[in-house]
Amino acid sequence: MIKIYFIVCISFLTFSNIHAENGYRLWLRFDKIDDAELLAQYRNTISAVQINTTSPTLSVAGKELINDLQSLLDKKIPVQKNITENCIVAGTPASSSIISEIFSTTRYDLKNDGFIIVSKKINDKNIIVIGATNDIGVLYGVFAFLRLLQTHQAITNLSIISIPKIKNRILDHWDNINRTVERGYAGISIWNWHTLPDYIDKRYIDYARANASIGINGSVLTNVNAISVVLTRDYLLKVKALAYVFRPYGIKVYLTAKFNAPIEIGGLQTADPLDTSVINWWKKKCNEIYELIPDFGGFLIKANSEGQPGPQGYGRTHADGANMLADALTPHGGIVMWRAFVYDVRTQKADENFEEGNNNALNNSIAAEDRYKQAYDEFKPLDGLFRKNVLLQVKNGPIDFQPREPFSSLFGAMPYTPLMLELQLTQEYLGQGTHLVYEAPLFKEVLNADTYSHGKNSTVAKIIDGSIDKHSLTGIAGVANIGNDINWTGHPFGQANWYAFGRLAWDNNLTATQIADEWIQQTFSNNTTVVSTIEKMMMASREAVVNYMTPLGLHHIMGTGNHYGPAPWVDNAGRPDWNPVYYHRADDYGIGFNRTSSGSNALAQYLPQAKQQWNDSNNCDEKYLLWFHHVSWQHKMKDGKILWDELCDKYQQGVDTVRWMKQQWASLKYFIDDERYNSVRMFLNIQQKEALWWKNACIEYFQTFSKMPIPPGVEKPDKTLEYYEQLNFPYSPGIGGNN
Ligand code: BDP
Repeated sequence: MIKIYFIVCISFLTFSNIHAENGYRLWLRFDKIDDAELLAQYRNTISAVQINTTSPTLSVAGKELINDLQSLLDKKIPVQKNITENCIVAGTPASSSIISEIFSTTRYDLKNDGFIIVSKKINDKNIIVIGATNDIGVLYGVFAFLRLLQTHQAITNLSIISIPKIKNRILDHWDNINRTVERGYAGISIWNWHTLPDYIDKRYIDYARANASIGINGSVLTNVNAISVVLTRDYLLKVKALAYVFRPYGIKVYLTAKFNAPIEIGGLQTADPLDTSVINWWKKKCNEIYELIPDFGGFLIKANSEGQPGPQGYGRTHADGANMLADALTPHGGIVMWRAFVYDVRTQKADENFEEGNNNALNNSIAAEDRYKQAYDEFKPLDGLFRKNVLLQVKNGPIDFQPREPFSSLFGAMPYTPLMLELQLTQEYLGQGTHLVYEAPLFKEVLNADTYSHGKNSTVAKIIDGSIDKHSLTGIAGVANIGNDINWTGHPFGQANWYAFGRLAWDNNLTATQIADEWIQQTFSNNTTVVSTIEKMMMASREAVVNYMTPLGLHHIMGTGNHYGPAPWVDNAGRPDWNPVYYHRADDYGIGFNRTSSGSNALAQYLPQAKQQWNDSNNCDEKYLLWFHHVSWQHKMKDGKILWDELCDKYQQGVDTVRWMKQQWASLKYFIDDERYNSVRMFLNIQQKEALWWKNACIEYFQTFSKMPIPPGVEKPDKTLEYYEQLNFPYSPGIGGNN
C-alpha cells in the first residue's frame, strides 16, 4: 500500500512541476527557467559577474544579481575581478573602471537614478554592462535585467537606457500606530511599532527589496489621519531603525505631520503657522529628525480636511501652513507633500463639527456646495504661492477614488505649482479585499487624460512629470494595499496593483497590458495560455467593477463609513456630502448630478476643450454621463436604448464579466499551484456574489424612481429592496482609528 502511494506521489510530482506557493515571494520568484532551450542560451550568455560591492547598495545589488542568476540558471555564477567572455559588469564609474571608461566615451544622461543595460565588446570580450551614475541606479538596473530573464526576453544585443520620469515614487501607508490600517484589507500593519527599534522583522527588508525592484523610492509610514506621537523621540528612534533598513534599497522614509502637533506634544498654546513659537518648534523638530535620519524625506499633510486640523483654524491659508513646514525642512533637503483632498471650503467650521454632523446651518451650506469643486476653489488661487520644496498632492479624481472619475480639475490649472498624483492601490471603493480588479487601466486613464493646459496632448502624465510646466520636483503616490497577510496584499491579484503602480511611476508610457503580462510571467508562469488568459481577465476587470457598481458615471453610492457594498438609499450620513443620494440625485424625472452651467457648474473648472467632451448630455462620453448630467430615465443613449435600460444592461454586463472571469480562471486549474489557484477561485466566488448584490440592490432602488420594468436579458433580483437595505456590516475591515 505504502509502495503504491509512493509511486503515485512520485509520478504526480514528475507530471506536475507546480509547487504550492503562498504568494510571499511576489514577482521576485526567480525559479529555474523552465524552457530548456532558453535556459541553455542564457547559460551560454552569462558566465560570471563582476561587481565591486563598495557600498551597502552595491552589495545588495551584487547579492541580488548573483543569487537570482544562480537560481534562474541553476548554475554557479562566479564573481570575478577581471572581465571574461560573457560576464556581466555592474556598477558606477566610481566603482568600476570599465563603466567609467564606457561613460567617458558615450554620454548617457542618466538623471534621477536611471541605468543602462547594454551589450558591449571590451578587450575582445562580449560582456553585458549594467551601469548607472549612482549606486541605486545599479540596483534598479540589476532588477530590470533579472526581469528580462524572468519574462524570457532575449539578452543579446541589449541597448536599454531607462530613466524614471518621476523623481519621487512613493507609497503612502494609511497605517496607524496601533497597527490597524485605514482602508486596509490585508491584515494589520507591517510596521510593528511596539517591537521597533530593537526587533527588525525580515518583512521590512523584503518590503524594501520588493519596492526597489519596481523603482519605488519613498514610503510614508503613517496614516494621513495623523497622530502626533510619531513625532516624539521614542517613535523617531523607531522610524530611524526602519530608515536604516530601507537605505540600501534607495527608499526614504516620510511621516505624516499632524498640524497641531506643537500643541499636542510641544506644549504650545497654538499651532498658528505664522506664530514664531510654532515656527521654531517645527524647526527644532526637523533638526531633531535629521540628526537621527539624515536622509529623511519630509512630511505628508492632510490639513483642514475631514476633521484634521490645519492653518485655516487660525485664519491662515494652506500655503501659509505648507510653507512654514517647508521652511523648516529646507535646510535639510526635505519636501512637503500637501494634500489637496479638502472639501470644507467656505464651511471651515465643518472641521470642528466634523463628528457631530448635527449642525443644520452647516449642513445646509455643505449641501449647497458641490464637493467636486472645492479642491479647485481652494487651491487654484494659491498657485505660485508655495515654496519650492512643496508638492501639492492631488487625488486622481475630484471626489474620492471611485471606480471611474473624470480627472481632477486641478491638473493643468496650477502651472506654478508642482502637482503630485495620488492614486489608491488599496481597493477601498473597488471591492476591497475580495475583488479581482486590476487598476492599471484606471491609472492609465487618468495619466492619459488631456487637460489641454498647453494645447492638445497636455496630459496629466506630462503635468505630473514636470515636462509641461518645467518643474524639476515631481512626484506620484499610491495609497498602499500592503498588510501582514502572508501574501502581502490579501487577494493575490492585489500584488499586481502594487507592481503596476511602481512600473507606471517609473515609466508612464508602459501600457496596462504590458505591465499585466510582465507581472503574470513573473508571478505565475511564462506559459502562453496562462499569460493570455490572465491578461484578458485582468484587462476586463476594471470595466467590470465600474459596471456592477457605478456604471455610466454614477459615483459614491456605497455603504456609509465602511464603504462596503451598495447603499444608494442612504440619506442620513454625518454630512450631506457623504450621502449617496447627494451624488446620484435620482428622482422621478431621472438621475445624475447636473454639473453644467445650469447646475453646479463644476465643468467651468476645466479648459474648454476638456470640458467639451462632457458638457452636452447628448454628446457626453457616456462613461461619465451621470457625473455631469441629470438626465431623464428616457434619455436616448448612443446605442439607441433609453437610459434606464442601458443602466440595467451595464449592471448585468458587470455580473456577466465576473462569471466569465471565473470560467477563465477555472480553465487554468492545472497551470497554477493549488494554493493560489484555490485562493483566487474562492475570491472570484465572493466577487460574483457581491457583483450580483450590487446589481440587484441598485436596480431595485433606482427602479423606485424610474418605475420602469427591468429590461429583457437582465436577471430579475431574487430579493427585495428592503432585504438589501437592512444589511449591516459593523465589523467589515478597514476602518480602524488611531486610538
Ligand atoms: C477617503 C477614505 C478615508 C481617508 C480619506 C483621505 O475613506 O479613510 O482618510 O479618503 O484620503 O477615501 O484622506
